[in-house]
Amino acid sequence: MREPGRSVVGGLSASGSKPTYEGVVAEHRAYVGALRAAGAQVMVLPPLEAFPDSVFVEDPALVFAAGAIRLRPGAPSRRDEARELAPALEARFPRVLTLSDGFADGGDVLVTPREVLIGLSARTDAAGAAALARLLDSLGFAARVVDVPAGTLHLKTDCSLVDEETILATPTLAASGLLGGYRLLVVPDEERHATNALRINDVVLMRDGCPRTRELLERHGLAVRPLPTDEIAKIDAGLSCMSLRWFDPQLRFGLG
Ligand code: CIR
Repeated sequence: MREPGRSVVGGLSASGSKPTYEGVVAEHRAYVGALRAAGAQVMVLPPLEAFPDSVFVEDPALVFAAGAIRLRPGAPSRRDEARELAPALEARFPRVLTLSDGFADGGDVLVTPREVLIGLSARTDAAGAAALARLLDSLGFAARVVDVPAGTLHLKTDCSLVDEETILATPTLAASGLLGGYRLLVVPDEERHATNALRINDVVLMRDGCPRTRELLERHGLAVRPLPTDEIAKIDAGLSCMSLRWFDPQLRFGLG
């Protein structure tokens, strides 16, 4: 994770809304606490004032225990975030690959046990998706490129993996047929902003104030932890955006 800087109030926003710095800090703290409570080991990097959106570390990189990939964020103001993240990646991963063609944001990448979905969006283009698919192949992952619904920032704005075969999805993405073969939990349209959820070990972190989505997840047998996200939502972010997650068997079993 990365601490928000004071510049976060000027983060990219389709609506032009501005969060307060204090509000983002409070949501960030609650999220760190929820990750730790769920059993994650959390490392928080210092803020980068020159990059208002750098708190959203999910976008400039993709990480797996076997290696990390430095991406090329599609928004010009975010492009150099990947370079800023490089030392932290190099210190933690056995290999760090670099996307060298096109553009791709981590928010457009959904990793499932059977494949890695790469969404084409205003931030991820065909050249970036193809180059990323090649890098994923070298790490042993099969990629599939899909279209992100028009008007949606990222693929994961509209979907989240909540167990090995189940995806929480917006009605639009569910109807697209792109997620055929997965069990789908379809979020009611009026709560579509709750679709970006985050499964960590035995708990799903989700946006608070969305009772129908909560019920949908709980009926599916999942434990839910609602978190405040009103401030980060003003700059188009959800819960997955504020962290990069990986499962490190060596850490888990104390062999490292
Ligand atoms: C942006 O527009 O890039 C940020 N304001 C929000 C990024 C959200 N990231 C994500 O969904 N992975």
